[in-house]
Amino acid sequence: MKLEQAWRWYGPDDPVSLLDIKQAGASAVVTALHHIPPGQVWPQEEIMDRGKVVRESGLNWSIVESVAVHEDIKTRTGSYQLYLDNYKQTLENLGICGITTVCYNFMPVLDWTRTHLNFQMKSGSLALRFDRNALIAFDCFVLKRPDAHMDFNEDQLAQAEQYFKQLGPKARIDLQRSILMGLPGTVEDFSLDDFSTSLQAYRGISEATFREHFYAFLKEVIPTAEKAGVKMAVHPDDPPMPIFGLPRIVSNEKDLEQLLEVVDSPYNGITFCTGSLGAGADNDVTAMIKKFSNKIHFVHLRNIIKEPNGSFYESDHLTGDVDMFNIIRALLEEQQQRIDEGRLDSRITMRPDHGHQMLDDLRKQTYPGYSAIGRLRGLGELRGLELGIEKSFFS
Ligand code: DNO
Repeated sequence: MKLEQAWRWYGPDDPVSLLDIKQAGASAVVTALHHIPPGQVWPQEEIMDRGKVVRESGLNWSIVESVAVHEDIKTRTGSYQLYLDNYKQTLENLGICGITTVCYNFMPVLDWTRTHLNFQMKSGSLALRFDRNALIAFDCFVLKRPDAHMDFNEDQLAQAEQYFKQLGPKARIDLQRSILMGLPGTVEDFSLDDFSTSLQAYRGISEATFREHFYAFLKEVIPTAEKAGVKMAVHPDDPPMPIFGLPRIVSNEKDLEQLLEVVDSPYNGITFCTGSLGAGADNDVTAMIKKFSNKIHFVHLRNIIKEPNGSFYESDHLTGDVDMFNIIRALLEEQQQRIDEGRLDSRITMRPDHGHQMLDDLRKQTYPGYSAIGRLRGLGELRGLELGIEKSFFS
């Protein structure tokens, strides 16, 4: 059996339509009610309506990406108890409407972060890039975060300064926009001031404390998820390293091991994102996918090329530091195992994550990382690789 091929759809305003998605050959979409702010309950009628639209196009919707976790829950301040109750109510409503998996993250302030949204490949297509020097430069010389300098060594600061000096005014504005604009799926577009204020909420929240907050969230939410029949799948930190002095707790093998142990339940699982985890200097993604295979509820497939200082860019899906052959092989093995166990939920859902902006899409306004043609290329390549692996090892 093939993995289920899904596609991220941002809802009715997405320039990539459900019909486009069908032409890409995906059989499922993952989507969310993006217009509902974090902390609010998703009403059953709205979930049903969205499901109807998806089904009428002949596509399946069983995974939500994402139900965002309100910042008050992460900092355990303000109205966090109310937002937790609302989160649980949303899970119950989703379960009633037939959604079986929820992808979410526990990253402070920002969801995924990149410094360059138009990084030119040799072919002329555009990729997303995270440049460590650029991030440090923004942190120290644009945002001027108090104490930012303390987080870096002299070498890093000197390189960041040199990087910043050669940026013209437009490049400086672009850098700020790339970091602070809400990337697709994120909740907010930040101004510099708002961003500084949001960071301040984390002053005094150490990594250990933040971990406690996350585990408290899991202890509160997973029992509800179990009753609702909704599997929770945490997305790893992207990038999987500290940024802006914020705590990071879902970045590596140990983090995953710990969060799965804290609440040992089939409903407490992972969104295995090969690109996010792959960017971690010490992460052996192939070993990790094997180790955590039975807790993987959803898979994001993409590739990256790492640089020694922590920078990386998003490469073609099959070429890069992630060994896609062995990743897909491990997923098919896990799926087979689930079939052998007679599990009703044996089928694993993957989606091609991000793609280069290319061909006709270069002339269009697209969501960074989520243009149609680059993802179509990615899905096509992944599908071919999967077929080859399936024929060679599973039939
Ligand atoms: C980026 C996505 C993330 C992901 C969230 C899950 O491309 O993978 O925005 O959806 O982190 O909550």
